[in-house]
Amino acid sequence: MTFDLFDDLLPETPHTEPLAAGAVILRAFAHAAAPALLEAVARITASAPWRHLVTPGGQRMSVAMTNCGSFGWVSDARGYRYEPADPLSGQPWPAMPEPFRTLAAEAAQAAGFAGFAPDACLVNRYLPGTRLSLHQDRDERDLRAPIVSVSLGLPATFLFGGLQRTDRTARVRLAHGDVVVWGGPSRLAYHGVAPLADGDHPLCGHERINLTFRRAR
Ligand code: MD3
Ligand code: FE
Repeated sequence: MTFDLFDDLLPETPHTEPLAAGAVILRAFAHAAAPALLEAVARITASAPWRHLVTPGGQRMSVAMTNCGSFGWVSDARGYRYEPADPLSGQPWPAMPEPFRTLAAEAAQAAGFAGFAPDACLVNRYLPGTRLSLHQDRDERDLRAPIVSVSLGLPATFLFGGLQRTDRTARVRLAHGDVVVWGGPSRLAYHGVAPLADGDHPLCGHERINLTFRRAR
């Protein structure tokens, strides 16, 4: 018998877990960088505040979002797309912070995608109860580029399906510092996040923050 009481408190030993064809989990890859990443998120949200986007179908998303980089992902009654400016301010999105760029490139490299140069980072905020329903990410021009995701704060249950919405979904726990690289045949897989369970994270309190690095154009 083993004791798992401290699973949520102790940092994981960094290691790689294959998830599916083209998808790999880099456990704890961002653990050391996390404080700097969170500081950068605070700067980003000071100029491009959290907002709840509305789907083209008129549903308010429970995830709060913002962006940094040359392009930001937005959704409204006109559809899903990447925009060079924040619709709330009319100003360009905050620049991609150097620690973001470096971490994303190093993670992609470790997963076999050399030369990944993201031009967009969607920043998602989950509070207890927040969920993200099953979807594909397909608003990017070059689907040969992977997406790199970084989980910070409270752990989440990530849902990972197949190329069709009705394919069965696997549940994967993503904790603070975990990075996932989604490329190849997994790039268009359906995925989502189960309602966030409450908790109290030493750096993030009752929040989970997810960074997704993309090549939009
Ligand atoms: C699999 N975010 O921002 S990250 C999203 O935790 C999004 O906030 C979730 O889905 C989150 O679009 C999941 C993991 C992720 C991101 C993009 C993917 C998995 C993916 C793209 C293709 C396949
Ligand atoms: Fe997604």
